[in-house]
Amino acid sequence: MCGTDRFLPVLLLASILAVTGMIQAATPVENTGSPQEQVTKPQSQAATAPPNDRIREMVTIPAGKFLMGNNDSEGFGTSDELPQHWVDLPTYEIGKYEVTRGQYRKFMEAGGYKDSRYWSAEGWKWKESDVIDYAGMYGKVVHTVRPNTKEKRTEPEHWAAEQEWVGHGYDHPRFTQTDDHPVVGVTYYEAEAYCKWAGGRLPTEAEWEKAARWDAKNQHPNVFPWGDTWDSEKCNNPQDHNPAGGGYRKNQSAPVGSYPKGASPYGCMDMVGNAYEWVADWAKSYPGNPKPFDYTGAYHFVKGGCWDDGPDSVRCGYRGWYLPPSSGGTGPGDSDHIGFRVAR
Ligand SMILES: [Ca+2]
Ligand SMILES: [Ca+2]
Repeated sequence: MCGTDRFLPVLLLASILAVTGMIQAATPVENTGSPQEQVTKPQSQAATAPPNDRIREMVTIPAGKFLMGNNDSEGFGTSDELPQHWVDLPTYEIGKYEVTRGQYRKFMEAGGYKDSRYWSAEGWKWKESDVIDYAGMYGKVVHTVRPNTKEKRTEPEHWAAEQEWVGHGYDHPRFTQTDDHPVVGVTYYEAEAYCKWAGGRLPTEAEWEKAARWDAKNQHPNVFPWGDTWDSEKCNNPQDHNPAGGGYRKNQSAPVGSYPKGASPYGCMDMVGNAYEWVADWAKSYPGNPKPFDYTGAYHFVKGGCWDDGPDSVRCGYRGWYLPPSSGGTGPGDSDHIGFRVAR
């Protein structure tokens, strides 16, 4: 299960992973409405709008403060999520959906894996290397030599449409990933490169969490996007019965937007469940955390849990950690649950 194992992170990569500076600054846009108003900005109105198939539908999150983190009342929280605190953000846009395989294929077909302009220096170095570093959540680095050292990475893990994901609880169904399923098996570097190609960037953790949980009308941070009470039918997790997500106790991804009743107050879909999502930040504790940590240069956060997780990690405040070259597992073949969405 992703998100259940836990041991102390080791800063093995701190000396070799540099902050790359490839994350673009947010482009300020006009505040388009009251805090509780969901505004979907047509691409044609964005000054720098790329083609629709790269960024697809975006939700504008109006400027303002929101409550981030856990106040220790959610039942499942870890100390990483403490304390709950106010964060003030300018207006930004974030994807209504996780980036799909269809969108990602366009990046591949456009030569995204062959064009260093889209990649951070560290990301390009990783992609061109003969050695791949893997690690699961909180895990130690495992060095894996590419099966064919002349073969550079050209696609995410588990890219083939026909899948049988092993190593997870319950059944391991064969299923077909369509173009509407989220791209998974992507490293931080690949997510970063796609976003740059698409004219956006990865959201910060605060941007992701505000879009996922903030009920501006009631000035309340929902535990889950839809509210404070767990409902297994409102996101793709092992307990839901939605055929799109494989049905009860069948573990697989679902086409994005398959759980509309689980939308966040701002209207974002699949913020919890389905694919985990990379966010831009390095893993670092909030000010006032009882067990402070700072893994800048080592781990990035992933948010929202996945199709294989229960409500311990399928919560808006949950903070999962992965190394940038990880795509969700401890090696090739177990890296099928991290995706991302675009912000700008
Ligand atoms: Ca499911
Ligand atoms: Ca998700």
